[in-house]
Amino acid sequence: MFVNVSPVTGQTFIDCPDSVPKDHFLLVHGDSCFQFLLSRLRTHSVARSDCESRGGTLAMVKSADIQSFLYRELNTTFRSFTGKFWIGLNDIDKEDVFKWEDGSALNFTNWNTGQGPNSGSWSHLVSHNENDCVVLNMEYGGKWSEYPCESSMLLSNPQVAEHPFICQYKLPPRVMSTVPTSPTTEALLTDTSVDTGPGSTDLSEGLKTTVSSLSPAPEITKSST
Ligand SMILES: [Ca+2]
Repeated sequence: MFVNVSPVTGQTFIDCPDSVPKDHFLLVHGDSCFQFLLSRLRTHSVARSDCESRGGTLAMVKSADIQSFLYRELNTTFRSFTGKFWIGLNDIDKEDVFKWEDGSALNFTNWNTGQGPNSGSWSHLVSHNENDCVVLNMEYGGKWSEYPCESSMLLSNPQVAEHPFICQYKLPPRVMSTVPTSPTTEALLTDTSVDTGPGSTDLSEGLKTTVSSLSPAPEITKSST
């Protein structure tokens, strides 16, 4: 199903950052825009840079809700694209310590069997194994698998480490929601002003008296020349 309205904020993909192309590969979910770059096969670092060039990151699957959303879209809207999709998770900095692109630790995980921290029998012996980056693997029901970040002749399991990927962008805050507060602010300022005309209410008269007694020369900024 094509979802382009966030049930959280009511925003559509049109509200996504200007830097992101507004096409049917761009979907809104929660407080984020997700861009499905499904026909571009890239290594992890190139995919990550591509997302960053538009102000985003590789998709951070921080909740079961986001996992379900991505799986659903890849399994329905984009079902013609299959395989493994880079997400914004890796243990490049420290073996077996997986972090999201924004540096946050994992709370929700969706590892495939035999994947994730301490899954390799040799992992305690090496500073890094070949698999420091993570894909959402549609060949295994959307479970996560560790894969080599970059293509290399040295890979024991020879394969080109280029996969499609999903970028994530924060939805900008809604501009409309700030507008209604303006008249209230204006009214408050008017009520407390010492220049309020004769039509003032009793309350503002009281405020006038208070302000007048505190600052007897309200025009001081104008008369200071
Ligand atoms: Ca690793």
